[in-house]
Amino acid sequence: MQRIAVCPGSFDPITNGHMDIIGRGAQIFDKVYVCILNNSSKKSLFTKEERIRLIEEATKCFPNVVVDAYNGLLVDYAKKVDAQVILRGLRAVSDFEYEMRITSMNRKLDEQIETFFMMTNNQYSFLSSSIVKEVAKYNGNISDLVPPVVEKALKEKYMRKEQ
Ligand code: COD
Repeated sequence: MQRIAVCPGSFDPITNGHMDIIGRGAQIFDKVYVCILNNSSKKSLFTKEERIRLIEEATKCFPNVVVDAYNGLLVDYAKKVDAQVILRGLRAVSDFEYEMRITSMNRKLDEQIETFFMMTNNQYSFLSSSIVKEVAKYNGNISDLVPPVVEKALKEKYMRKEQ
């Protein structure tokens, strides 16, 4: 049986913290679907198509990673691609309560689904898409926080907004 995981998120945009979880997940699972879903409490800077392109470019070094997007429940997407596992990253205690809530809800919606948590690499424990956007907006250096393709896209995005 193939071990298939879904790594879900907003990925607005993908950061080196996400990359760390995806890369480590790709070594454990036979296939990892990185799927963009809607988080109703977040307003995104990049369109879904832009985020797909950035993730595809950043993860092309992982042959068993597939990038996708889905409008609906995460558990329904997991069923659609035959995934047994939801893969999530944990940065700090502050992530824990939120992750516990969504894990419990996902299990209530589908009791077969298992959630795997990976602790972030220490160097990314402070890193989030929001922090990266904030720093990029004011022209700070983000080169070691995001893949090069994302750095370029953020620069272009904020340059266009200034015009
Ligand atoms: N280090 C390690 N992990 C990290 C880091 C980092 N620096 N930064 C982020 N991560 C992890 C996060 O903890 C998370 O596990 C993953 O990467 C993605 O993070 P985000 O912020 O891009 O994604 P979220 O948290 O906004 O994703 C939420 C979902 C979109 C998955 C959720 O809202 C969802 O499932 N929506 C679909 C509707 C649904 O099914 N709802 C029911 C569940 S409540």
